[in-house]
Amino acid sequence: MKMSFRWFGSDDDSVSLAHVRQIPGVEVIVGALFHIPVGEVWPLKDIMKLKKEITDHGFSFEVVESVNVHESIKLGLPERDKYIENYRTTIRHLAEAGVKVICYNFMPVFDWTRSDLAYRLPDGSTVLAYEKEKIEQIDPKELVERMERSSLGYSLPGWEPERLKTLKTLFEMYEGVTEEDLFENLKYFLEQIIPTAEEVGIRMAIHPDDPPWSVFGLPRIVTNKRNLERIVNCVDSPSNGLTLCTGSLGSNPENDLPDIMRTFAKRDRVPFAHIRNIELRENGDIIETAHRSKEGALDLYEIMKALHDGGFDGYIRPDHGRMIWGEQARPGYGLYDRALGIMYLFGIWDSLNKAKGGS
Ligand code: DNO
Repeated sequence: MKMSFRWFGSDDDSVSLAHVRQIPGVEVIVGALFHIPVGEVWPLKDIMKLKKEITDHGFSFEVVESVNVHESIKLGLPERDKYIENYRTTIRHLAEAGVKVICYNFMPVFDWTRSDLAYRLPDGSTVLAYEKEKIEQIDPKELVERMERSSLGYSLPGWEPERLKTLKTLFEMYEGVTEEDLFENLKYFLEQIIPTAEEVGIRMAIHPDDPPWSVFGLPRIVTNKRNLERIVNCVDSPSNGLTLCTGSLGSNPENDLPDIMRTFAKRDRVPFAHIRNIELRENGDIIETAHRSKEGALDLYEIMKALHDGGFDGYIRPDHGRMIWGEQARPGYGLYDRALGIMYLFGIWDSLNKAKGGS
């Protein structure tokens, strides 16, 4: 297992690589080129610049999150072929820079959805929260404005302003698009890109939908074990993998996370895992919490054990953290609580190694 840390670049992150360096055991920075519009090729020159910054601090740059997928690909429009070609070029460029894993998602219009980016927990910290009733009642445009207002001026991953400006048109384009259509379009995309990824030694890792159900009537398919099976079977290759995200999949209590982890780790289809905890309330609200199992609904020991049993040797990162100790950072992505999360994950992992006679 390789511990990683998501970082948004020196221009757009309050967390410095020098500080990340002081978290024991972090080897890899998860980065991306946030200035390239969705669908455009990522220039090799820009990738190399990012890589240099990362390696100069003693980390390696082996995971990208995310190369986002142009909406025309998700919709299956005629112009998708041009964008798929661009995507393949980006895969080649990233491989040239030594990247091993590319995380992406296939959520129509919205990436992760939350009603509050600074929900207060009893301990005084703030977290991201999905309050069911609020989401059901809010107009999507209002939600976008609300998210932008409460992001402390930071860009929000997957919420590119240029894309969300065309919200109304996007919603119209998705009218009548079913989950089956979305599956077909994902399959088409995978059939085109996985051979390229395989050729250059990159493992693609699709991220589950967050939350794993339809939001605002849009179809969503990366939601449960059955659908994950279907996706990995679409193109049977180790390059067609998963980012198993506990907070996203775990929002639906019917998803048996240890089982999902074990199954796909054994099949060597988990190049990347996002680990965090959440509280699931009876009214359907999902509140993010500290990583420790006792703080939330997910048993992180069982989840890590399942990965360990499955022979997981991919990249892992603590996912969102609480905002604690007065930190002002991009919601979900401060330094302190993610560092605490890392130490908890190492505590579990090192014990699992010891118990198996390792070091
Ligand atoms: C939010 C993240 C997502 C994730 C993408 C992956 O904090 O978990 O934006 O990076 O869905 O493509």
